[in-house]
Amino acid sequence: MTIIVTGGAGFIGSNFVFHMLDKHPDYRIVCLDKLTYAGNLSTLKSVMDNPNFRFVKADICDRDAVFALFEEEKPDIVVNFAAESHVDRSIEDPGIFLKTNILGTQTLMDACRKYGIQRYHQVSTDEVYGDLPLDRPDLFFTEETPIHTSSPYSSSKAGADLLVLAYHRTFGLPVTISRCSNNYGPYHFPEKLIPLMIANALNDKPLPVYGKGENVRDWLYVEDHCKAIDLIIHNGRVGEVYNIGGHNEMANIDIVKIICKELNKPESLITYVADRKGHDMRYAIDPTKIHNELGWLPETKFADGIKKTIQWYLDNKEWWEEIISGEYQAYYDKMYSNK
Ligand code: NAD
Ligand code: TDX
Repeated sequence: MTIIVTGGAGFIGSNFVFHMLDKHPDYRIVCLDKLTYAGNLSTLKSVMDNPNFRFVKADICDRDAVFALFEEEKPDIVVNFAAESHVDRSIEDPGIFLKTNILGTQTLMDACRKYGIQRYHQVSTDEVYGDLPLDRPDLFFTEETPIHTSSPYSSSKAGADLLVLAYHRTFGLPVTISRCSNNYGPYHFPEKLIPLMIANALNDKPLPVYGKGENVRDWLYVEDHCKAIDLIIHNGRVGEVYNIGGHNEMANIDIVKIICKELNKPESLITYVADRKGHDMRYAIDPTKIHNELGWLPETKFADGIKKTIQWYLDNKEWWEEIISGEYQAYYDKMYSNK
């Protein structure tokens, strides 16, 4: 079994590569990644010498490179994590989101059509459903919830989802889609809420909370997401969408306070800054379908997962310090200096 994992040098993709090499030692895992600012080869250091692993630097929008890799590897399964993934960046510059997230998905699926495939899996997001109000805790996203996006990022992910389902209906491509809630864990790029707050707190820098910090996200430990995708590519029904979420809703401000407490840093570091444009209020996933059909349940409780995550950032300072010392610093200054 050969699996092409795109975006495998990023946060969730790398965790998925580790999971698959560990759980399926007879599989060949080929990682295709452009190594954008969010992709780090150092993340894959521990598997580079694994004979069942291959890394290929390429853009999913590059037809020649993608088709050449398919010709060479004849993959059985493709799992597409490659994407521009940060909402704030999509507000600054939507174009690259449309290109990578939609046209890149098309290129991959065209290669799947040409070379034949057992499964194309699209890693999508709960953000395609838009948001839920804070005063309706009874409401959750199901797979039937209408697509209703807020940001250029979520719109590009929704566009890709529609294209994936169209390739299934029109061309009979054997696809599945997963829509997951917010992940956290090792190798999370420090532009995102949890790693950004950990890094800033450790450096005694202000902790920039957007708006009032009351926005709610449904946090899932990254390993649980990887296990869910493993189940879907093997046992999920073709043409289906599966929501993945941990029933672990938390307001941003509470997350930041937990990080302060765990790191023994004063809450006075918390700084309320200008809100994100179009900021989604609440995400909450109903994971009944994947539980009933595939027996998936989240295994890591937030209280344990956040401790493990913080410990990982303490033990792996060189990984994130290198990132925040480079061109990321210019991004940080641009995004946060006038907030
Ligand atoms: P990330 O930004 O950490 O990693 C993205 C990876 O894709 C990087 O390695 C990058 O180099 C690569 N990439 C970007 N453009 C590429 C291109 N054109 N060609 C090849 N590779 C390219 O993202 P992440 O947080 O790991 O998210 C992975 C996927 O999961 C994305 O599709 C995202 O939409 C989805 N998702 C993320 C979350 C979350 O909480 N992070 C939740 C649900 C869904
Ligand atoms: O500095 C910050 N301050 C802040 O208050 C940052 C970076 C974020 N926030 C808030 C915005 C959100 O309400 O924290 C919340 C989480 O923000 P992000 O980490 O940027 O994640 P989010 O926008 O929820 O999107 C994430 O989950 C769904 C991923 O980045 C997406 O790729 C995924 O699809």
